[in-house]
Amino acid sequence: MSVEIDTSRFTKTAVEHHGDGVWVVTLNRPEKRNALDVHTIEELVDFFSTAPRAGVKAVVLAGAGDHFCAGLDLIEHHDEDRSPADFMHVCLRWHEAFNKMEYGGVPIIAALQGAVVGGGLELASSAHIRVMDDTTYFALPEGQRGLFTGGGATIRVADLVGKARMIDMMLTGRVHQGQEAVDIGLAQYLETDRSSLDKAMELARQAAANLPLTNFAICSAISHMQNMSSLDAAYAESVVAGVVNTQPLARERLAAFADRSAPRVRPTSR
Ligand code: 1HE
Repeated sequence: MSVEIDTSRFTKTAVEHHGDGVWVVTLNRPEKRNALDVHTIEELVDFFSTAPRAGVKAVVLAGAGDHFCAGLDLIEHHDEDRSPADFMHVCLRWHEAFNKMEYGGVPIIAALQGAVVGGGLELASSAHIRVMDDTTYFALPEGQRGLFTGGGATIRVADLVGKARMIDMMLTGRVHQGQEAVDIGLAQYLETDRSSLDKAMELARQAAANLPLTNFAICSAISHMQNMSSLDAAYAESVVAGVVNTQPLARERLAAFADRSAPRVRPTSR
């Protein structure tokens, strides 16, 4: 069932294997601040559709240059002069890519610097962990551009920061950065003395050391269960736990705990 990832077919993104199943996908149009054109979205659909069947254990999603992503390619959108149906189909392809990310079962860590705005924030919010640095800032400038979000922000950004903050960001163009961005849920990590990419690589390697089936459940089942009633989610959780918690490789890890060779959970040093 395993498939190969042909890295040569990616041109708007750089796709590289960094060993041990950790891959880095880099938006690679820094001269356009990694704005998301139709072709880039298709490459994300391609990679994230293939990754779960290609032995990918974790992905770092990065952006080349000083900015992670400037959102929708406004120049392409202007030049195409799209009809409502055209743009609906554009949005559906974004959803195809971003749903493959959120529900695909492969941990995705977003390494964020500079602007993470508009569709760039929609992309980042489809990752499972977001890491920022001192330069990172978040905004939804759609309101000022006469636009509306179309890549899932009403679901994922509202989920991260709450409805009221998302509406504020869109109505006023409010920018969130620094510790405040972590505090309100836009990112889980803020790096001040190294790059967000270095930290994201470290986190990806940690996640890749988990059992693949366990990671599949973490990076798929939790999102699905959020969409269910509590009653159905509890049932689905039992079924997932039935499969994951009885996998043979988990038995090995439990045996290591029992014979005291497995590390214990300790507080991190401050
Ligand atoms: C772009 C884009 C873009 C830059 N589409 N080409 N997103 C926005 O409203 C954000 C728009 N971009 C910016 O506010 C700024 O460009 C940045 C803060 C990201 C970076 O500023 P800066 O000074 O480093 O770069 P720049 O000079 O503004 O742009 C450099 C080049 O990138 C320039 O091209 P050039 O050929 O003139 O050199 C820009 O045109 C190009 N560029 N951003 C196309 N977004 C599914 S619905 C989602 C709806 C949205 O995402 S709306 C939010 C859109």
